[in-house]
Amino acid sequence: MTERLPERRGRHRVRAAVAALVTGVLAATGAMMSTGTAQAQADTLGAAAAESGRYFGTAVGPHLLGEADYAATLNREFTSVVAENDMKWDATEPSPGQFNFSRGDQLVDHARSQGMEVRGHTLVWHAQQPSWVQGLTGDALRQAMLGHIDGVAGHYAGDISSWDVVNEAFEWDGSRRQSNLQQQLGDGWIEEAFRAADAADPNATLCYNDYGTDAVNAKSDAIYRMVEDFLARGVPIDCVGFQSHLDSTSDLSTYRQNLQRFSDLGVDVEITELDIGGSGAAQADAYRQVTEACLAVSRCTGITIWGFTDKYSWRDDVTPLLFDATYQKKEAYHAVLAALNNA
Ligand code: 9MR
Repeated sequence: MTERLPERRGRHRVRAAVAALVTGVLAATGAMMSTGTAQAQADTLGAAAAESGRYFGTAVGPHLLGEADYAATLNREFTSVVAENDMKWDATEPSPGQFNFSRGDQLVDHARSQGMEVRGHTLVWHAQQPSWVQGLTGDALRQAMLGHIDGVAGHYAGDISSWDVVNEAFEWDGSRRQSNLQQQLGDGWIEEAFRAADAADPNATLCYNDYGTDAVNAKSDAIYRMVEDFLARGVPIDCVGFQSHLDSTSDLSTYRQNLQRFSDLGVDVEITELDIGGSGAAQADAYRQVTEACLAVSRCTGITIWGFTDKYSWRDDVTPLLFDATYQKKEAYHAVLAALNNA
């Protein structure tokens, strides 16, 4: 049995260690401070998250970067970006072996010019597969998957902090989703995808990403068991992404506990697609709880919201983001900023 060395991935190990260290130093400093001394309050999400060594990111549509208010808000507030759609299989490999990196490269260039990190989303998913993949069977599908991972993760190697290597492979009851990947390749396909991603980009943090994992439940239990097995067998996995598409009525009573158990298992945790339907104080309170949960878990390295303005949310009917459709800060924004500053 091969044991994975904890220091194997330089960059993210440093980041996680910094987060833990900063948390400790701030706690110690706070304990030593005499009463009444105000600490400096950061006035952007990114700066406030950086106080504890974490990133604060958002999903971005690179085609929107030309809109002045969009770009100004993005550049001011965030220290990490992820392409909402433009690094997915259908966007990056529209025909076999023919890659198109134009939008993804545009986002990476923008991030670099702003000193932002870039999350990669997503190498393998049952949705948004190009049509040429959908009909493949057996080893042809396996070779397509491995070639895709090699092409995309290889192209972006060095640019990506974390990759969502595999997205949404489990059902609510903890069984494997019966996708074409599962049916054609069997249980081993997730492991094969992680090994291929590791070979293509040895320095990125490699994540398994899913939704409905906002509690200790059958789905998060199944993912927990998979990670435990991967770690025991030396399969390269570094992180679990918790999408966190929520509503202000969502039950968050075991949210932190769930992050903590993955952290205790030995992987980083990232909140990868946060949005919370609702408005006003109820929405703000749910955002506060999720932010505080991440801050309480030393291996929670950062939070990404799934867009930042309600103008361009995939759930625009429930106004789930931190800025309204005219880029004004919502109550939820102030709650998140305050939680980050209070860390
Ligand atoms: O936000 C994305 C939306 O613009 C796309 O139409 C949709 C296509 O499936 O994907 C959305 O993003 C999804 C993400 O890639 C994976 N987790 C769920 C997100 C919301 O559906």
